[in-house]
Amino acid sequence: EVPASACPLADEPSTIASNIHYHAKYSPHFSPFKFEPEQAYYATAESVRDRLIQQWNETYFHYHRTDPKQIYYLSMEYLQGRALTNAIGNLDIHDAYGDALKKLGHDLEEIVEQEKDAALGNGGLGRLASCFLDSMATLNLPAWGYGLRYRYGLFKQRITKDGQEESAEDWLEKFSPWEIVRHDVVFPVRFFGHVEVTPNGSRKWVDGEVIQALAYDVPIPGYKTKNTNSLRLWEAKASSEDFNLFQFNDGQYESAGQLHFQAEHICAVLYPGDATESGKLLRLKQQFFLCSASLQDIIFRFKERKGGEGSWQWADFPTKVAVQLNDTHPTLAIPELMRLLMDDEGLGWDEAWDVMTRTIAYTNHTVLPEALEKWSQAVMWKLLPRHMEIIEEVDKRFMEMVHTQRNDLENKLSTLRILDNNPQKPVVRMANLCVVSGHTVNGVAQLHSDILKSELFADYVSIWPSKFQNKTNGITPRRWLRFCSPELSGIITKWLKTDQWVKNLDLLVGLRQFADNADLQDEWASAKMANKQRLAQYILRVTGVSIDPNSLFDIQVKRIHEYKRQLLNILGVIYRYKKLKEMSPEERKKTTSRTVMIGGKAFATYTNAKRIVKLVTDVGNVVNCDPEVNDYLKVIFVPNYNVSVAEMLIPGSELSQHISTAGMEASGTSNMKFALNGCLIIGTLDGANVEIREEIGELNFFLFGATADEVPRLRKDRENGLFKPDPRFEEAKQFIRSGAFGSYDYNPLLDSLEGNSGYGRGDYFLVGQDFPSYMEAQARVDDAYKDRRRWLKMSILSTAGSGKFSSDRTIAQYANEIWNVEACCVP
Ligand code: DL6
Repeated sequence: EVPASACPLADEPSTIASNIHYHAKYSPHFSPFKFEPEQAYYATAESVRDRLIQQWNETYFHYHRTDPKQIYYLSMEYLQGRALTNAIGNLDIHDAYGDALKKLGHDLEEIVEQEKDAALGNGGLGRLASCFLDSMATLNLPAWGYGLRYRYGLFKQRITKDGQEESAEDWLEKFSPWEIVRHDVVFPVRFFGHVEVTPNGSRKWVDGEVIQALAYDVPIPGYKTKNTNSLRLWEAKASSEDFNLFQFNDGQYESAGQLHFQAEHICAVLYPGDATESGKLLRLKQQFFLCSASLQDIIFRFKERKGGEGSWQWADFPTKVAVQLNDTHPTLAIPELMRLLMDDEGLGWDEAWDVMTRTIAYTNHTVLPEALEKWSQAVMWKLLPRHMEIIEEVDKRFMEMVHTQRNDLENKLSTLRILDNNPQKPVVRMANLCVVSGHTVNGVAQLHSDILKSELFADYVSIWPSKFQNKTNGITPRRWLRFCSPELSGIITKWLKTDQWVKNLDLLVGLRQFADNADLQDEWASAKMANKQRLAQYILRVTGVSIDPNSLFDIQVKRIHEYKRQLLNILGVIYRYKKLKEMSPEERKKTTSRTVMIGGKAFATYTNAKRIVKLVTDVGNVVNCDPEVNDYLKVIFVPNYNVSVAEMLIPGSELSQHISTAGMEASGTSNMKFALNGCLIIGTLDGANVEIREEIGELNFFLFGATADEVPRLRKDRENGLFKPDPRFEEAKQFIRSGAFGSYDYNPLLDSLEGNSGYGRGDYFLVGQDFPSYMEAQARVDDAYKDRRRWLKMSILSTAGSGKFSSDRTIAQYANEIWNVEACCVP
């Protein structure tokens, strides 16, 4: 038996083993007589946490002493995934922990699998926030993330005979060893109530209900650095004073704990349904809860670092604080900061506006009209009366500015204003509030930023040309290559003769000179094959379908949405299946065998997205059981796609599909992860695909489809009856309608591809338009895959050209060009 030791910090496996053993023995969570994988995971995580806390404390004190300008990233979403591999990788103790666990009779790989994903986000926007946290810590930037500690994050997806079924995913079922509850960090957050005028004429928001925001800190280690930042997640609580003991003892249990229930709802669920009025109110409450608690905390820290009452000037606040709004969800930070400065701190409007606008910047992540938030003015007046007064004032002052300085824009004011006073449905336009109030607005890929400037925000650009920037997204090379594909990483390090690429991804370009080298190609192929075999085992385990690692692994994983066009993918598969059926056995043998994997979650109320999930599974059920064809084609719906599943899929991928209607995907980030892992892309000129293609070379990218500037004309042509569908497209749809994939009624889904116009009808997403060029690009893929050396060369060039897409580069640009923040390295 290894003796238990509380000392966590030595790097020898035997000391680590005794520390793990110590946690297993003294942890109150489990019986000390059991040391099965689950207990071993928790004990290992607690042992790693000891180290994180040490670094995290040192980081906090260093920032406190040095008082640098600090970044605060406000996001309603973080898709952290699992933490253990990432933590021991960043702390550079992976092998030592592996050896320690071996001494204790466990395998690190198996222990890692015990951890539940922290899925406090929905898709790319949340995962981007998590990549940014990793990069900010790695670059030694003083930065904190702020978010909500949802009890139930993104739902768990099960595939049944009826399609997708959602259930609550309880990531906190046992407990999370990665968070530290901060009973010393609590702020009151008010809702409802009314505004009073005080004797000195200032305004004060009073009454209503007050909920407490309690902080939970998740330490975020940087890669091979001491800097360990915080992700501070707020939980809602009512205080004991809000519990009516008298009512409770009188049997009135519900009313006794009324506020406790209200509080519990706030952080219960990520994106609660908003079809009802109460659902909308709850979402708005969540947003405000995040903004208010975070800003109170930020102001508290600003004052604390300044050394107490009277020792700061508010004009200095923006020299110490940079707040980044991750999309419009935290827009309420704008009026809340104004309120705190004016009503609590006594600043006048102009002074408060100057401080606020120099502090806050906004990132736009979408041009989809349905995703641009608009809140009912009535709901806002009810929940946040003081904030509505402030928003009205911002709106009024903006109009005055246009009247006096830009009367050429008068006729555009109805769309430029923050308030849309349409009597049918008066709303607040959150993006407009962000643009008018923030000092900088950025898009997330060059094409997207250009579209923001030329279309969505064009008139604002004419007012404030220097406010608009581009910051092309990025991904952390640690999680998305170094840790998820150790074999390929080892080969890269060997050929580059350095592992510095993990921190400086531009070094990958050094692989280009070896792209034709047969030795590298063979090593590359064997690493990819190992990853494909691991993936095949996983697919067998979760779906029961056996797939051939020698077939081309073709993957599309992302949220299911019509603009992302999983429907185009599956229609292409259906056409391929039909043609394979029509071929002779000899002809089939000449084709490229493929395993097509599609995964992603459809929002619970998004009917067409759910129909697409059902179609993919139905096609899989037919194709995979068809003995004539299933050596040449398999179709898998990968259930419950999340960060850990992505870490399994991406290293094993060879082709990935990023096939959105041009102009609709702001950036995409999985395209970067796939390309980094040597996976070739079939894609449209959309989002970051454009830049990926530029970096890795157009010969290494299977391009198809209409361009963003052609899309409006193509939609118009269609309205005018000028669209002629490709016969292959008609054949594929007809095959589904014939019942080839079962009796489910796919007509409503297919009907969305017919007709001439309208969002959700008339093939708004141009699936039919792009189908022929998509099929031609797929034919080029099949040909390229037959030439093994050519494919391997393209794969190496993909990785070699991915340097730009490190989130370290993105964050360095934010730091220099938006936040004006410098590194503050913990010695
Ligand atoms: O910027 C991160 C990510 C982009 O890569 C995706 O292209 C974009 O769709 C996503 N945006 C959102 C916002 N809402 N919607 N849709 O998730 O942001």
